[in-house]
Parts: sequence; C-alpha cells; structure tokens
Amino acid sequence: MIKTRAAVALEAGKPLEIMEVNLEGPKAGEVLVEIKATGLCHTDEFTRSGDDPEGIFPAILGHEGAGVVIEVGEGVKSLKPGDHVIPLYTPECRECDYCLNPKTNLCQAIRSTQGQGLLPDGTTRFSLPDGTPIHHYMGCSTFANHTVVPEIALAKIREDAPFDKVCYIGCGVTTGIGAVINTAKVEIGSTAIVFGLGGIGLNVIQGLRLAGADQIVGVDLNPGKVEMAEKFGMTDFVNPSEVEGDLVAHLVELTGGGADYTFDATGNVNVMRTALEAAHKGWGESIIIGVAPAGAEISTRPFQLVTGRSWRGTAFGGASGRTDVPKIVDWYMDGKIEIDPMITHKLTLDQINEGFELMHQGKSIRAVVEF
Ligand code: NAD
Ligand code: AHE
Ligand code: ZN
Repeated sequence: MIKTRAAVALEAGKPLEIMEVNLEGPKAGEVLVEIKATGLCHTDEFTRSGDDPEGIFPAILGHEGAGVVIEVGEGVKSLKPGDHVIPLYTPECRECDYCLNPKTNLCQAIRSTQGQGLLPDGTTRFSLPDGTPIHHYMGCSTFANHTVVPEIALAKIREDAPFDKVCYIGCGVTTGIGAVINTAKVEIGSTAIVFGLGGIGLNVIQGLRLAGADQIVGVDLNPGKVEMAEKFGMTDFVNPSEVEGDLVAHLVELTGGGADYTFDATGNVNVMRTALEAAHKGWGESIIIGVAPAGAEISTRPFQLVTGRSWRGTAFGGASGRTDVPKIVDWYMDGKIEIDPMITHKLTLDQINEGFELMHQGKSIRAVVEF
C-alpha cells in the first residue's frame, strides 16, 4: 500500500478535493503507473457534474494521462518498470470477439467492471484515509499521481515523447483524428462540417486536413475558437447565433448541397440533429462524437435516413489503443500532427478545479495538469 495525491470527486456536482489517498499495489494482470501529466476532457466534467448515468462517487476521474510504469503484477509480460505508457479507457485485449472483429475497437474484455468503477477482479485499489473505497474511472483515474491499470489498458510509448503533450493522445487527439481516419474514412477532396471547436473538434479539423478535405466548416457559438480552428485547417466559420433563418439550410447552401461528412463534438442532441440534416442527401455521413447527458435522446425524421444520410458514432476515434496510440505518438514526434498550441493551460493538481472553470468559460482548449 502506498499513499498518493489525487483529486477526488466525493459527490456529483461538487469541486474535486485534493488529498492524499491510499493505493494498493498491482494484483495479477495489473500495473502501477506514476502519472506525470493528465489532460482535462469535457467527459470528466460530464461525469463530475452528475450528468453521466454511469457516474459513481467517490471516484478519481481523469482518462487522458501519460506516465511511467513503477511496478507490474503477477503475469504481466508486455510491460516492465520504467516503460512509458498512456492509459486506455478503450483497452485492447486482442482476444475478445470485439478485438477479433476489424469493424470495431470496442474491446469488451473488462467493460462491465470498468463501468462500475472497479478493476477486473471486482475491487478497487484506491481508498480514502478512513478506508472508504474510492472508485476508478474509465479504467484510468489519471487525476492521481499514481494509479493501477490493467495491462491490456496500457499503450507503451517511446521514451523521448513529452508527457505533458502526449497525454492528450490518451483521448482528445486520438478521438478527433480517429473519427476522421478510422470511423468516417474521409476521402481526399471531401467537404465536412465540424460542430464544436473544442479539444475534440479541433482534432477533427486537424484529421480532416490530414485526410485532404477541401472544405472544412467549423460551427461554434464561441467566436473565441475561430483563430485556433483556422490554424488547424478550418476554411469557413459559422456562428449559429448570427445565422438568420434556418441553420441547416444555411449550412447546406454553404457546402453546395450538404457536406460529405459532418461531426458532432458538442454533446448537444439538438446539434446532433442539425449535423445529420446538414449531411448531403444521398451519401452524407454524420458522426456523433459528443457524449449526451442521462435521459437525452436524438431524433430526426426517418426521411433524412431514407434519403441516404447515415448516422454513426465513434468512441476513442475507432482506435485500437495498444496498436494505434504508439503510432500517433510517432506522428506527433515526426511533426505530422500538432498538439502544443492546443494545450492552452498548464496547471498543478491543486489548481485542477480552475481547469474546469476555464472549460466552462470557453477559455481553454486543453488544460493539462502536470504532477
Ligand atoms: P469542449 O468543452 O472543449 O468543446 C465543446 C465545444 O462545443 C466548445 O467550443 C463549445 O463552445 C461548443 N458548443 C457547445 N454548445 C454548442 C452549440 N450548441 N453549437 C455549437 N457549438 C457548441 O469539449 P471537448 O473536450 O472537445 O468534448 C466535446 C464532446 O466530445 C463532449 O461531449 C465530450 O464528452 C465528447 N467526447 C467524446 C469522446 C468519444 O470517444 N466519443 C471522446 C472525448 C470527448
Ligand atoms: N458513461 C456514459 C457514456 C460515456 C461515453 O460515451 N464515453 C465514450 C468515451 S468519452 C471520452 O472522453 C466511450 O468510449 N464510450 C464507449 C463505452 O463503452 O463507454 C453513458 O452515457 O453511460
Ligand atoms: Zn475524453
């Protein structure tokens, strides 16, 4: 048992509390990781706020981290102390029906315990000073200086990659770029609309530029996001609050009949409908990335689908983490993709709640906590 510092979500809707917590060592198939840096994703805020139907408290949130292996449990073969790793909320066991099916990245080997805030043996390694168990989150719990993660949920990465940048590959970068490359499989010359120019949407834009899209329309209520989006490849900007009349009609006209691909990176179900309906008749595909609150539902007229639009979704950008994440780290190190400008704020663990305030105020793209 060690003691480590963590930001603990004691109750839904309350600020995280920074404290020393207990952490048991790794059991069979598990790995103790020292987290060096973690990003703050909107999904952490979604769960902290109480909107997540799977939210369980107390919990240590955070799923966008990078760190170093300290100790491995019995039977762990693919990792050793000193290895640099990125925790994966979508693991890759390489054995389950899902891993063996090239149509999905949704490894289900540990999904049920992960959703209950537990490690695969049904217990938690974290506890409060009084011994009360603390739940894990998305199998990662990166808002702690040390965490225990199953071996199948760790991508081994090169040792020269900076933790404070590549932690973002643990969610936002991979989700955004992967939605374009793995899920939509966007072709050169395509037209696209990206709703929400935050930490995910900007990476969708970066992915669209990599894929060779001709027109990349960004849609956001916050004009403060325009400069960064243009830097990453946005060709046109639409602020829905400035559009007179119907937003769908405006976007359809702007893209010459609708976009080949549209992406929701807001989590708002009304935006998801607009995204579907702004996709081109006959062939347009709309990809849902955003995560919507408990009880929210999407709707549209079935005629939208009958007339050839498709509605799809993506988790972790369709990436198989142990295989794909080390490659995306290489892309960053080789200058094929950019991360640094999107990390707008660096914080200490004690400042983590300020990071959520910056997110709410629309002032940050990614805030990263460095330990
Ligand atoms: P963010 O807060 O950084 O960005 C959200 C952006 O959407 C902001 O720029 C905001 O101004 C904009 N926005 C909000 N409402 C809007 C509206 N009605 N119209 C236009 N723009 C609007 O959040 P993020 O970290 O980029 O996450 C975006 C969404 O993606 C969240 O729902 C998050 O939970 C989800 N997400 C999903 C996956 C996945 O694997 N599917 C992975 C990561 C994040
Ligand atoms: N717990 C929520 C769903 C949350 C969700 O959809 N998570 C995404 C990743 S978001 C990362 O920022 C995901 O991977 N989903 C697939 C999965 O198996 O959770 C709810 O609504 O219950
Ligand atoms: Zn995330």
